[in-house]
Amino acid sequence: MNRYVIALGSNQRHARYGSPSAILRAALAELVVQGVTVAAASPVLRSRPIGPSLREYANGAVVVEIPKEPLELLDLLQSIEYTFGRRRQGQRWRSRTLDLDIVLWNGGGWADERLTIPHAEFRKRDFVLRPAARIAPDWRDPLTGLTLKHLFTRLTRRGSPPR
Ligand code: A4P
Ligand code: MG
Repeated sequence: MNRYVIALGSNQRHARYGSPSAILRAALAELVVQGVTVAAASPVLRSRPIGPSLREYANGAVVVEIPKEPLELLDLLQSIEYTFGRRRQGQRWRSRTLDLDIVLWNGGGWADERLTIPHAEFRKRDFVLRPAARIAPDWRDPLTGLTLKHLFTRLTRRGSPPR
């Protein structure tokens, strides 16, 4: 069985699902419908946008168990993003109804043109580390050897603005 930490984000309302936090809750339910076992789920947190988008985000993290290998999981996450109205228009960091990123995998690392695990930016991001450290504080980043709890403390201690 494969175990993953997945980060969820939304900063755009959806006509049917409603607010960003409602979208995250619905996305979690959809993961379960799709056969994913949710071992732990963080509360939904609000965070200031990093990047060009001005809208506030709802962010969260989950630990999931699923037989799928990383690329199959990525396919599933992208199909769920699509179900929730996400349309890729070639522009990074634009407002989105739903973003599902693979942060960590119990199998270690992955690197190809479609997928990088651990997620390339997660160590710098308050909106990923805060919820992830709450549900999986002792999970170690294979690259630095540090736990999520440690990475989060390191990030917030630095005195840098929240990311
Ligand atoms: N990809 C590579 N590695 C991964 C991975 N580990 N998990 C590829 C998921 N996808 C991965 O992602 C672009 C491509 O990355 C995918 O096609 C996949 O093959 P995308 O979701 O289409 O584009 P994106 O999300 O706009 O770009 P990116 O670089 O993933 O942006 P981020 O990192 O998701 O950042 N501020 C707050 N407060 N909260 C947020 O959640 N999110 C962003 C977007 C910016 N600012 C934010 C937040
Ligand atoms: Mg993404």
